[in-house]
Amino acid sequence: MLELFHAAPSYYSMVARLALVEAGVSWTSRLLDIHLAKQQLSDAYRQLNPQMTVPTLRGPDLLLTDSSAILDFAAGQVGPGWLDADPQLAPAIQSAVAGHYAISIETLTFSKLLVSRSWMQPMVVRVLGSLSRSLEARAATARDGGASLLAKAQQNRDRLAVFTTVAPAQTLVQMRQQVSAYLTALPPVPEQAGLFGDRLSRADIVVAVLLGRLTMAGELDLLQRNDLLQWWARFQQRPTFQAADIWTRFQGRRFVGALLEARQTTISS
Ligand SMILES: N[C@@H](CCC(=O)N[C@@H](CS)C(=O)NCC(=O)O)C(=O)O
Repeated sequence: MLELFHAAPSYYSMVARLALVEAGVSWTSRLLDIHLAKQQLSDAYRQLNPQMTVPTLRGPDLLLTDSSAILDFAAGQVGPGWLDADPQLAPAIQSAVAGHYAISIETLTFSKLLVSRSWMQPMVVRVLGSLSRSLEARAATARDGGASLLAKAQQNRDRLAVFTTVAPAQTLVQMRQQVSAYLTALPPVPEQAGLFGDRLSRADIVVAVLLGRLTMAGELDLLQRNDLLQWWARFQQRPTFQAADIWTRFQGRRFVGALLEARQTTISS
């Protein structure tokens, strides 16, 4: 049985969940609290995933520590059932997937949050600063030399720099331009199940999660294409969309419930 380490509201966890559900792959859910308890930073999880991010998919002979690797794994499981297997369409699908991964979803989400709730800025600065310092302190005494902890500390310092060196409103403008350009460049969508034809592909998975996040952030206006809007309406009707728990709005109760459930998660080696 496969174990999926993930967080309920996490964007890349949603990519993994939707890919696996659509591919008909079942897994045991291992929820992590990446927000308050920060279980992703624990030594046990660090052994599993040195980037200390969710999702991670683990099986008897499998360890995938990135959503794109899980997406590729799902496509491999489905084989000809997804259009990725069609050599004619594969390059365009790959380009749609790569374009999606070039967008920093975190920068989009955070710049939007800081523009609409500017009072959060000092708190974000404090939290990221103290997180980096505590990761560096742990690295200093880590038995393995702590390279992954130092890399994570640097990642948090880089995050901090994004939101302190450039005004969040300016960052948001740039992010909107990038997302609009991405959506505009996607090929025309047929009136079929998938973005590229009668079946799904990896592109359907990432675009669905992206549009879910744009909806949640109040940014769906960036999508100015009827063909894609219609596909999005159809996609949300799929039972898999519910099953994969794709968030299109922030759900406070579910957020707290998932944090509580995560307390029960133990990470065995
Ligand atoms: N490239 C990774 C990115 C994963 C990622 O950034 N996950 C976020 C949640 S959506 C995370 O774990 N954040 C916690 C942290 O960085 O400490 C992937 O595609 O899986």
